[in-house]
Amino acid sequence: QPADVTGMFDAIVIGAGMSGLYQLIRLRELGMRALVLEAGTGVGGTWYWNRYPGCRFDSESYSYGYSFDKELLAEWDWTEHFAPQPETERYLNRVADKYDLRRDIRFSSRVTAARWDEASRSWSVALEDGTRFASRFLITAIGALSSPTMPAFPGMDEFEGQSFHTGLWPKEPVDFAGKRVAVIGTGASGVQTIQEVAKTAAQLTVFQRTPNWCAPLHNGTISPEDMAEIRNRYDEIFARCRETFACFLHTADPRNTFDVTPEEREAFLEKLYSERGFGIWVGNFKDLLTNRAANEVVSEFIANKIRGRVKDQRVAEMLIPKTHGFGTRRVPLETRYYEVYNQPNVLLVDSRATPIERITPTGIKTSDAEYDVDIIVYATGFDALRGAFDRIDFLGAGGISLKEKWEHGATSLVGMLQEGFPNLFTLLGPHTALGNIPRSIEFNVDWVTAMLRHLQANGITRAEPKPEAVAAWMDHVAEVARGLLSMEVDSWMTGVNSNVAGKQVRHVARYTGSAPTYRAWADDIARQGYAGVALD
Ligand code: NA7
Repeated sequence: QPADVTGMFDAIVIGAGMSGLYQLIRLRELGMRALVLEAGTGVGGTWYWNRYPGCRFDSESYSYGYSFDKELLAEWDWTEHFAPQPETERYLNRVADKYDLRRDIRFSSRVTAARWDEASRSWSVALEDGTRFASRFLITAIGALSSPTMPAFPGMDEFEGQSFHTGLWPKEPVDFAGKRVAVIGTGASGVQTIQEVAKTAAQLTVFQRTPNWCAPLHNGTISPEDMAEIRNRYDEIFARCRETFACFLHTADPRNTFDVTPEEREAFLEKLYSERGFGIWVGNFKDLLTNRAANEVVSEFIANKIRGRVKDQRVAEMLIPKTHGFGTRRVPLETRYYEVYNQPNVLLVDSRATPIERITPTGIKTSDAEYDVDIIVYATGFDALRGAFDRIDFLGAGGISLKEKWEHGATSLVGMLQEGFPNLFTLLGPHTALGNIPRSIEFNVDWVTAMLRHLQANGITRAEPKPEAVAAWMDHVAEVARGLLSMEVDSWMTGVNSNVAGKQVRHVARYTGSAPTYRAWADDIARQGYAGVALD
């Protein structure tokens, strides 16, 4: 715990995940007195809370770690191409140790409210227990997928077995061996959980409402020799991430789907399906997400893979998405996920045809059956993008509430600045570039740091984006989303969040342009001396 937590800080950061840790390092370089408030008892954010079995990266480990310090890159060895959660949590603890970050982090400190005070030009930040801190600048590092959502089935409290949300997993290991387990939800978290739990559970029942298009991860271990070779290529790896659409190592092929012969197309898709990582999604033909006929061809290719991997063709058809095309929602990457359904101990239940009606003391009752289970895993996702903001009562200039302001969809200037909320910086806020997230985090933290340096140097104590700059940015956000097949689909990316009451308004919930375009916009604002921001 920081020795002195009272009084005025230059900056308060909410969250000690990947964004918050890096932001703290940069704030110290500015000579600022900074305090990080973290709800958990340790660092890591996403990699602290998501401890569910099988949780791991879908981005290549060496493209995911921090890039800002060559010494850190030289010291850390990744052991798998897609590191499992314990390894990433260890990595982030190592970062906290290396830069001695914990002395400025207050753990077990959940922020519930933040209020702007015009007279003192500062933020007053309140914790759950009523403790308050004040700072000139407030920086949210609260994540984009960090507010877990539970379904609202009657009887959930009466369940006598164990139940867990994937994003709030306990630190003590959960033993599935010989147990009857239910998993509700088949997004990226559900898929990772299912393939792991199926290894030891006596019986696994999967409640699937909407199937997703999953593709092979092709994970593997990294030998010391491989790691040495990767280390030599770090400059090249991060340069590559800087130029690709979503900061992954993979980026769209320059060809359109129908530019090539059917044989060439088949060979290309086979190659992508056999390669590591997100290539099949983000390295596919460039019209995959804009041309319906192209999307249908690729979807049919993946559907045939599922038919080939799942023995019971009735089950295979249940696993093939019918309401959205390949890649128009987040593609979960998997390791023998489809083969799980060939196991005699695994049952797939269609929760759309036979919805879950209630949780009973001994299990799950659907419209046509009862399933007795010992453990229920809720892999039901997050109140994405805005959820973590909505849990904090932000009151800006003149008492304006952020929740109310964003009622019909969030607005921002490059996702990081909010009109009506002076001196507030929202790292990974709505409409920042996401993709391979740490790459966006490093950019956003550096951008915020540069702006803070500018404010410091010029004695500016109040910064708030101008309405016309926000409007121009939001026009751009809408423009780049036009014509995308993914905008027609229900998902957290389009704001149609089935689990969150009152949040089913279709809108451009996230930035869909390229990361380089995003960075060019943000850099341009800085280059113009923050012309789009009212500085005083
Ligand atoms: P997701 O992708 O939002 O998946 C949540 C899953 O839970 C999805 O299959 C939902 O079905 C299902 N769900 C949610 N509520 C219910 C109810 N009430 N009944 C049945 N099924 C339900 O979350 P994840 O945690 O897997 O992944 C989130 C992101 O984290 C992911 O994109 C990665 O980038 C990392 P639905 O599709 O709504 O029918």
